[in-house]
Amino acid sequence: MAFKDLLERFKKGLFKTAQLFNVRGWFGKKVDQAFLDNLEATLIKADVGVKSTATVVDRVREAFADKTAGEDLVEFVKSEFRTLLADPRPGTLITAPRKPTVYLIAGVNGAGKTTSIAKLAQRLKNEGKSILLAACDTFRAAAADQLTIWAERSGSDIVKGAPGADPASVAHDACDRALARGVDILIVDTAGRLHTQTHLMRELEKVRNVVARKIAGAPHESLLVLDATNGQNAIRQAEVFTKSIGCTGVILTKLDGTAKGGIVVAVRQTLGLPVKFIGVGEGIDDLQPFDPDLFVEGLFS
Ligand SMILES: Nc1nc2c(ncn2[C@@H]2O[C@H](COP(=O)(O)OP(=O)(O)OP(=O)(O)O)[C@@H](O)[C@H]2O)c(=O)[nH]1
Ligand SMILES: [Mg+2]
Repeated sequence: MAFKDLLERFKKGLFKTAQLFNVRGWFGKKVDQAFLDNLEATLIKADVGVKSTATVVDRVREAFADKTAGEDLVEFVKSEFRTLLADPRPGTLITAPRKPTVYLIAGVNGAGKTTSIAKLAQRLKNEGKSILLAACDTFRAAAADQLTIWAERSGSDIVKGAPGADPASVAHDACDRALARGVDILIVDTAGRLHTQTHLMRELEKVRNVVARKIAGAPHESLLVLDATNGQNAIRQAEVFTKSIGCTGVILTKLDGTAKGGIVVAVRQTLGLPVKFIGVGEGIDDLQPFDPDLFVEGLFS
């Protein structure tokens, strides 16, 4: 996708947060205490997080106190955000040295796991990779059907179990098939669970352990899917999932539906986890590799 199209997509996906920031409204205002208080309230509302908000506001105070806000202030705040989001390899997933590469996908109910897997499978397929999906959500009867439809659309293979089957046994079979067929990438879908449901968290750990036993170095990425509309609540979910399965990155969905786009900063700063992909809509193309520069442009457009 051309840079301009990508920027448009980020802008569209971040529209609500950009509207909250409303940088045009800053222009011509004096950077006094009232201005700084307002900036602070806005950043908190966008779920940037308390610590990062304080950092940005302090830096703005130091550099612009009693000056008039203009383009240079906007550029300054943008560069502060870029610093907070710095990532040496933004928007990239690890590829294992030997096939298959395994991505384990986890998250609470309705976060967007299955649709994100569909979008990711399509994207990897377009890159010429062969994909196998493991439907380890045996908890909800319709879950495997949902994933089957997506698998057919992207031309991916799928392994599923009987409803109510042990998710770990489905993972086991999927690993066998991925190895036997020399598949490039195995993506494991899991049942949504509340981070407070201990037995379900154990089940997820079991899936992870089976995959780790069957395939060297797997899962190569354990991606936590977080719904951006949950704001700071998503941070608490992430803490529990990270303890349980050791997340390597985050897929942040539904940014298009919220003004809490600042949560990307909180994920990076509070959890130390990179945001790998962001969901900016329901279309198959609406999962974008996270790009800090495009993100910041979209946020302050
Ligand atoms: N607007 C918008 N909707 C999204 C996005 N990602 C997912 N959704 C929607 O969120 C809803 C739930 O998505 P699923 O993929 O089924 O979520 P899940 O995590 O697999 O849910 P469970 O399997 O029930 O735990 C669907 O209606 C998706 O279309 C996004 O980036 N933007
Ligand atoms: Mg699902």
